[in-house]
Amino acid sequence: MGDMQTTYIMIKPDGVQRGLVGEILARFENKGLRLVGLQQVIPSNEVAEAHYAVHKERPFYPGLIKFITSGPVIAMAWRGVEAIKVSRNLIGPTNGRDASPGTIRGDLAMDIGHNLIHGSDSEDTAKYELNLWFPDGISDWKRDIEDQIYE
Ligand code: IDP
Ligand code: MG
Repeated sequence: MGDMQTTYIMIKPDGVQRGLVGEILARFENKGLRLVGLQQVIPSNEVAEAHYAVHKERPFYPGLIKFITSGPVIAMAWRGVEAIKVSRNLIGPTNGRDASPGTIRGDLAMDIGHNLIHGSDSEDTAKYELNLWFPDGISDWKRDIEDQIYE
């Protein structure tokens, strides 16, 4: 079995505005990932800029910061075996118009910028993003049905 991981997942302002929080949450819950952190927050410029620091030089960066700070987001931590890859697969490629049906972006998004959701892309970024959005840490819990999810 692969590594047990925790990944940072965030429903962006378009997902909250469109009333898709429940729909998106259910994709992760139904898959078998375990919710270990959840908070609604309007991101500060400081946190948004730190989150997207790798994109600082890109032409879309100013618009991206403006978008992500425009309203509430749902900051989440999901835990599971290979949770980072599993979540990226649930989410789909960046551009909603290119994403396959069955993925969150493929089913629900029409744009590259307004693409509903963020997911960490590596163990290092997951660690960085979880620290950034959950500075007080994350408390784990034991799921009673864990042995129904994993053999
Ligand atoms: P990802 O979210 O699929 O990992 P990244 O390439 O890491 O995609 O880009 C981060 C975010 O920046 C995207 O989710 C999207 O919101 C935004 N973005 C990326 N490329 C573009 C673009 O060409 N135009 C507008 N926004 C973009
Ligand atoms: Mg990315």
